[in-house]
Formats: sequence, structure tokens, C-alpha cells
Amino acid sequence: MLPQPLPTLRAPDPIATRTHCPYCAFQCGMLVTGTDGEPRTEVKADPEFPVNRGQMCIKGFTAGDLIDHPARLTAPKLRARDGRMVPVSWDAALDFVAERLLRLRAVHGPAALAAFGSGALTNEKAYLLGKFVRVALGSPNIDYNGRYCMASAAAGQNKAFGVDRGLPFPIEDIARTKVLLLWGGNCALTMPPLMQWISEQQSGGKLIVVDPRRTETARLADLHLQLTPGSDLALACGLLHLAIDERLCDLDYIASRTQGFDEVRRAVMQVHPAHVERLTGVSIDDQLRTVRLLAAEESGMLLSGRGPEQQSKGVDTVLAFTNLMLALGKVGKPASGYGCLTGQGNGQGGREHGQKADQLPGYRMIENPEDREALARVWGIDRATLPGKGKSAYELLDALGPEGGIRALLVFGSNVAVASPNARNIERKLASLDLLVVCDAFENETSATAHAILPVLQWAEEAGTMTNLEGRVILRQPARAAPAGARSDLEILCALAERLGHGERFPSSTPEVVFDELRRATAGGRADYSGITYDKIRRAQGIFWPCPSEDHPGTPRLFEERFQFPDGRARFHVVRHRPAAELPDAAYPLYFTTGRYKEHYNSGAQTRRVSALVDAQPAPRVQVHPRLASDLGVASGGALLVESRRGSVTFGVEVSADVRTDTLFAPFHWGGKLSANILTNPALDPQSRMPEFKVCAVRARAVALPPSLPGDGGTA
Ligand SMILES: Nc1nc2c(c(=O)[nH]1)N[C@H]1C(S)=C(S)[C@@H](COP(=O)(O)OP(=O)(O)OC[C@H]3O[C@@H](n4cnc5c(=O)[nH]c(N)nc54)[C@H](O)[C@@H]3O)O[C@H]1N2
Ligand SMILES: Nc1nc2c(c(=O)[nH]1)N[C@H]1C(S)=C(S)[C@@H](COP(=O)(O)OP(=O)(O)OC[C@H]3O[C@@H](n4cnc5c(=O)[nH]c(N)nc54)[C@H](O)[C@@H]3O)O[C@H]1N2
Ligand code: SF4
Ligand SMILES: [Mo]
Repeated sequence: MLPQPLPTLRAPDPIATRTHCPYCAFQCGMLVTGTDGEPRTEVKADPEFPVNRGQMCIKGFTAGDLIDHPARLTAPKLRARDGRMVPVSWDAALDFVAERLLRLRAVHGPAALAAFGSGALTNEKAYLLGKFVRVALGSPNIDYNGRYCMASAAAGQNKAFGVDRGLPFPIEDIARTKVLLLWGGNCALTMPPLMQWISEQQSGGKLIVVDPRRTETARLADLHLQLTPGSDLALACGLLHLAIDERLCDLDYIASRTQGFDEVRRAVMQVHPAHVERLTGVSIDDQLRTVRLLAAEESGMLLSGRGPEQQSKGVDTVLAFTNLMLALGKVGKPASGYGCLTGQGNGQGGREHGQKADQLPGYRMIENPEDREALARVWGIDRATLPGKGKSAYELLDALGPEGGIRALLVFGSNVAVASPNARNIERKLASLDLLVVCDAFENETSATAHAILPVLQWAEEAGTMTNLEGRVILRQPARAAPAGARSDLEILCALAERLGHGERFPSSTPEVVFDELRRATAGGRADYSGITYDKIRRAQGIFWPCPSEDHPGTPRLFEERFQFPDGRARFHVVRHRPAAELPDAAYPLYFTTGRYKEHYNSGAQTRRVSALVDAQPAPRVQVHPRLASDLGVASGGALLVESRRGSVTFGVEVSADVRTDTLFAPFHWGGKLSANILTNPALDPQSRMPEFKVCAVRARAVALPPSLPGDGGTA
């Protein structure tokens, strides 16, 4: 497709600015209008942006409410002696934070200071935050909420392909694949405008969905595999067994483009289909139908969502997917291969530019001497002073307080008190900090125990790049004037760096200037942005990385010729089924799994502020199969007390035949007493450190509906 020139930033009347949605990784193009000074921000879908093609979901359409919201923070606040938060000047707030950081560092050392970042941050912010922690704080301890999101798929793709770009092809390829295996993603609710590409795909091809629930997405499928939660690894290995058994593998492809197949073949041949049927609940017939469909056509694609990834074996499960697609000879072929559906707005860029505990910008690794040297040069520091690998998200939060040794935490763009597994533990740890600083546009459950809250600008008020789920680097442009009193994250980082004595290394908070430094820092890295400029993005509806020089057009498709290993070959990996960290037993006889509603986003910190969304979904409900509901003596409109080994929650009930009889499902968009994460198990994947959000064991009993439900679910 030829690059389309964009109209000027602001059309004369009414003022309309092209920008992108504040929420998910689909990053719908939108047109934002509003007269500065009037508190009314109107949002329309951009018909010309080639990813959403004029569609959006209800969250995007109502996103203007976030900008004009009366609860918006417009002055920094510090906690007074009596416990109240009081508005103060920016100088007072920044001086307080810097002084306390310096004092804590002097007493406890630099590793006692930490930051938690986000896939909601622009590339510029993610980059500067990583640099701030390593250079100005001198601490190894930075990680981000993408660890809860993409970390398993990222680790799997790196191990199999040598690089991790969620989708290694543009979105339009989805419409052209003959067989789409959508594994544990409910995109009809989590990326509604993606469904236009899937309905195009279905006009000539087959859709198979793997999900323990008959979701809105599964309902559209030609084949729905309603597996037992946490059994994805067994199923994927079983499919490869059958592919080998049925002689469906592409032996030429395996010989010329891959490495390590023989060991994998030996391992999966020990996995008998009948055993897979017992572990997964998916019949041998359905296993056979799936693998035959996938192999029969020239093109075939496997896309995973968080279902199989948010498990304590998420990486091995993703490797079982890459094994399967490599063996069938699909990866790098037209409209084919493996991809993961990245979740957060900048979930992709957020994992490339150094806010991950083990990474440096450009997808460089912090323990690799050459990578360290490259960054030390750009940052003008001695390589030896660059800290090493820090703690992963849950481990970092679990180490907060005097026992764990982390005394200060700066949070940029995550509501960790709601989003983390075993949330009560994290709430307690947050409350034991000597310094908790939350930078956000709104108060949330995490800021409830903060010592300082710093108000930031929002998506429609500042410029910055985001990298969408396809690896397309796009540009957010300011459409509205920011309220007086709020500052950009970049300004906050530069102002703090100055007070910590590192001002000269943080000379500018202008997004485009920071982006130019990011370009230099990524040059030669796996995620090379050095040839991307703001102007180039404006001219071409985004640029796909890698883009190593200004005359390079970007790289929409990876792996057509080679994989990103020195020998160009993809890697098979031997993986074997293992059970979830916690399985139902006599005391806790049911599976509990979690996910999302269409109307709410993640921890709900933003969407619980939007009245149209709260009216549509005021509170979480636990989904219960009719047979189980009758055993438990509960009906729709009643309530269930759900208990795990970590805590209990009383949910309103939605009786539905869409969920398995052995499984309860609830969304995690609410905090306080309604937080699904009170129940979840913080078991971590040994490689990606991803928590097991999708499987734990619970018991349930009918209780009276508390007066606060279902009307509850408002803001914290
Ligand atoms: N409306 C809305 N859209 C969003 C978001 C949001 O919060 N709300 N968040 C964004 C973000 S950050 C992300 S990461 C994406 C997530 O997008 P998805 O991956 O689509 O979201 P989830 O609902 O978490 O999980 C998908 C499905 O996994 C299923 N599942 C549960 N356990 C298992 C299992 O053991 N195996 C399998 N195969 N499936 C299982 C659930 O039933 C659920 O239907 O959505 C993005 N878009
Ligand atoms: N049980 C269970 N738990 C889960 C999941 C699950 O499926 N089940 N999914 C996990 C996943 S995939 C994810 S991604 C996490 C997400 O959960 P969180 O990490 O809590 O993410 P959000 O709710 O999106 O919170 C974003 C916060 O950042 C603020 N924000 C947005 N933009 C900016 C910015 O530019 N600067 C600053 N400073 N702040 C900003 C918003 O106002 C909001 O308060 O939850 C995880 N937790
Ligand atoms: S699909 Fe995602 S990017 Fe598009 S409007 Fe909805 S939340 Fe925003
Ligand atoms: Mo996510």
C-alpha cells in the first residue's frame, strides 16, 4: 500500500487533530475536536487510518470524557501529617520527592529505589524512565506492567525467532489467511475493530477458537475447543504429535529454515492423543480436525491472547505454538505464521526501550557487555556504573518495604494495587514504603497510600510515539490544551533528574528531542528505530520497525527470508506439559480464571471514571455454569462468596452456559473488595516471570447479595 499523505495537523474549522486512542494496542486512529477553553472533547474514528478503517469501540468513542473529567488531578499533592493529601506547588512536590530519594539512597543504597512503568507510556516516556532509573537513581530496579501482559509471548518469540515483534506482519494479513487459530484471545470484546479483518478472513477461510469459555469470539468460530484452563501446553504438543503422525509437516521447510526438530519430534511422540484428551477435555476428533484444517491450506495463522500466556508455563506454551507453526512450514509465508495480540496501547514499544528489568533500549540486553557499552556511550556514562538486571514486576512489588529492602517506588502508568496477583499482599507492601510517588492523571487504588501524587498530561494533550500491535510506530499529536497544573511525565523525569544532580544528562523534555535520542540509542539494536522521524510517520501512516536509516521504508513483514539468529534459522524447543501451579482439590474444587469486559480497561482506573461505561457495566459478575449454579443453590442476580487460599470476594452472579461446569470466570477491572486479584495466584513463569492470572483453585458458596452490589463498581 502506498503511503497516504496526511492532511495538516489542524483543519481550520472545526479544529480536528489526528491522533490515537488512549487504550489498547489496536491504537485506532481518531480525530479529536474541541475548542480550547471549552470543556468538551469530541472523538471520531479516523476513516483513513488503515488499521481501524473508521471503526472504534465504546471505550475509544467515550475517551474524550477522560480529558474533560472533573476528577482530573490538576495540582501535585503531598500527604500531610494528619494523613490528608494537600495540594502544593510543583517545586515543593519535586523538592520533597528528590530529597527523600537522596536520603533513602544514602541510608539504604541505590537498589532501595525503584520505578514501575507501563505499556500505556509513549516510547519517549518508557525510554526516559529506564534511563532515569539506571542513570539518575543508579538503581537496577525498574520493571513494568507489560510483565503481566506480554512477557511470555515476548520470551517465546525471542527464543524461537530471535526477535519479538507481537505480529510479524501487518493486520491486513489476518484477513487473507485461510485458517486462523485464535488461541485464548477474546478480541470481539478486547479489540472490536479487529473483527472487521476476521470477518473478511471468514468469508473464505476457517476460524478456530481455543477458550475455556464460549465467548463472543468463540461463537463466531467454525470450531471451538473449550479446553480445561491451564491445559494449553498439552493441547499444542498434542496437535504437533498428530501433525507428525498424519505426515502433515513440511519437511523441506524444516530442513532449510529451522534447527532442533528431531529432539522435539522425539518428545512430542511420547504425548499420546488420548492422554491429551484427558488433560484438556478436547476430543481426539477435534484435535485431528484442527491440525488437518491448519495443514490443509497454503496459509495458516496462530494468534495468541492472554489465555495461554498468563500462566506459570506461558513461555513453554508459546514455544509449543512456534514449534507447531514451524513444523507446518507456515512461519514467514504469506498471510501465515505465529503472532501474539499485544494488549496495551504501547505494549510493544514499552517492551523495547528499557523499562524492563533485564533490557536496554532497542531491545538490547542489560547483561550483554556489547549492549551495555553501546548504551553507556549514548548516555555518556562509564559502562561499569550501569546497574545490572533488576527484579521482575511481581517480585519487585513483593520486595517493597523494610523486609524486602525496596524503600521508595515511583509509579508511572499502572494501578498495581488492582492489577497484581495476590493483590492484598501488594496493597500491604505499598503501605509499608518510606516513599510512594504516583504520577497519574487520576487518583486510583495505588495512589491511596502515596506520599506524593504528581498530575500528568493525558494522551490528547501531548505528542509522542506509540508502537501498535503490528510493530507500526505511530504518532500521538496534541489536540487539546493541557490543564494548568498538570505536567508531562517527561518534564517530571527531567525535573527530578536535575534535583538529583544529573540535569545535564536529561537536557530536554520535548518529545521529539527525546525521540531523537531514542533513535540513536536503538541504532544497531534488534528494535532499530534510528531511521524513523515524526515527519516520516506523519507521511506514511506509521513506520514498521526495524527501520535502520532515514531512507529505509520500514519492515512490515519479518521472517520472509530469515530469522534473527546468526544462521538465519528458527529454533525448535523441547517443551512438555506440566500442571498449573495450583489445581482444584477437595478443599478448593473449582478453577478460577479472569479476563475482560468490553466496556472496561484493565484496572478500571480510567474507565470507571467514564459514566457511559459504568452505566453499561457497573460491577463485576462471576460467570457460573447453570449446573454448577444449581449445585451451589444460586441464580442470576444472587451472590457467591468465592474463596482462594489468598482471600475471598463476594461477586454478583451471572449464570451462563458459556463457561465450563468446573470453572468460574470474573473480570479484574475493579479494586477494593471487588478485586478478582484478591484470589489469583502469584506463581510465576520461571522464564518470563509472568504471573498465573488465568488459573487458580477456588471454592464458592451462595450468600446474600450485599446492598452495594450490583450497583457498586464506581471509582475508588
Ligand atoms: N475491553 C477491553 N479491551 C482490552 C483490554 C481491556 O481491559 N478491556 N485490555 C487490553 C490488554 S492490556 C490486553 S493484554 C488485551 C487482552 O486481550 P485478551 O487476551 O483477549 O483478554 P482476556 O480477556 O484477558 O483473555 C482472553 C481469553 O482467555 C480465556 N482464558 C482464560 N483461561 C484460559 C486458559 O487457560 N486457556 C485459554 N486458551 N484461554 C483462557 C478467557 O476466557 C478469555 O476469553 O486486551 C486489550 N484490550
Ligand atoms: N487477574 C488478572 N489480572 C491482570 C490481568 C488479567 O488478565 N487478569 N491482566 C494483566 C494485564 S495484561 C495488564 S496489561 C495489567 C494492566 O493493569 P494496570 O497496570 O493497572 O494498567 P491500567 O489499568 O491500564 O492503568 C493505567 C494507569 O496509568 C495511567 N496512565 C495512562 N497513561 C499514562 C501516562 O502517559 N502517564 C502516566 N503517568 N500515567 C498514565 C492511567 O490513568 C491508569 O491509572 O493488568 C494485569 N492484571
Ligand atoms: S479497539 Fe482499542 S484502540 Fe480501538 S477504540 Fe477500542 S480501546 Fe481504543
Ligand atoms: Mo495487557
